[in-house]
Amino acid sequence: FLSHPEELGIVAVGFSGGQCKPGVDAAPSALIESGLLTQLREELGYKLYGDDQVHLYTDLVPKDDPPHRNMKNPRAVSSVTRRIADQVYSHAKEGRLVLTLGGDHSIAIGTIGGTAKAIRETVGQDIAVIWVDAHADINTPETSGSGNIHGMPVSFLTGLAREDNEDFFGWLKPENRISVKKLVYIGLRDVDAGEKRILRENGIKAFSMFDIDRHGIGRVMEMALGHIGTDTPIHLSFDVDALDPMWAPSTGTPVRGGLTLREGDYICECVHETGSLVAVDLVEVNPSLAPESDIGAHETVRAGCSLRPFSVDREHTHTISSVCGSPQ
Ligand code: 6HN
Ligand code: MN
Ligand code: MN
Ligand code: MN
Repeated sequence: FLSHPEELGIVAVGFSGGQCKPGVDAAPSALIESGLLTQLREELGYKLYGDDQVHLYTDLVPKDDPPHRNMKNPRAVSSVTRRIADQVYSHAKEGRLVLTLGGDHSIAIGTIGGTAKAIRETVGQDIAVIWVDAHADINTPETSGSGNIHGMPVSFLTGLAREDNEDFFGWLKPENRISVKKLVYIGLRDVDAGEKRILRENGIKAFSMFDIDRHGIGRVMEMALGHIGTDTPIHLSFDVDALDPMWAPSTGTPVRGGLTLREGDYICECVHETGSLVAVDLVEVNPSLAPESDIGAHETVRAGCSLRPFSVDREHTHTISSVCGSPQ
């Protein structure tokens, strides 16, 4: 689906307004400092675009941003995600694979909105989304208990939540939206009651930790990719809290009983192997939340670097840097 699969569009998003804990905005710098982009460039041979700065979007964050329909920081999140949608759209329109480094998960409103539009225009197809997360992030403003927009991106992207006002995601148009039929969850284990109802009523495909324990990650990936169908462009949105806190403790909403690092890598490898990947988000790394001193932050950033759906090497998976190959 990509006219330049060896080109990687980087969008580094230092934004944390979709939730209340500061620090998640520092993740892109931490990931970059620990060598993520260097590895992509030097070991995997990608040509990188837009990797020269971490965007803070301070010009888009209003001083006064009172709640609207129970949403916290609604104007900031709406205008920042709108800008991200433009950035991701421009890369995708050029036929590049797009990698967005968050930031909290609200930014997926922009990344997926941008990919969906660009792929419709260039390939004429609807994208599928694989959402890897402990959480479903499909609350509507009305079902959300926290008011944090990082728990709502999927409801806006699927059109289950709507607003006409451009200040509150009204800029999302049909071409930015995705179908609930082309959405698959992996890793769920902390889903709110209202979200469970939304998943059930809309027949959304979800593989929880229960399913992974029962069938194994190999079978789950077969079923997940089978649901999407071959020849469908894939946007992978990876929340680092899908991993067990043992591997990724430095994240805003950790939940025990999660994926092993190896299962997380395997998901990325399987998605890469389809050859249908068009965009990736890596979100919710928060280097300032480090339960046991700075080991937690370091390990979480390291785990984030390991989750690279850009290469598969079945023979050498014992170190981070050996999970490499070249762009397809
Ligand atoms: N995330 N369901 C909870 C809420 O506040 O709506 C948690 C959301 C977590 C969001 O981890 O991206
Ligand atoms: Mn090219
Ligand atoms: Mn999430
Ligand atoms: Mn999550």
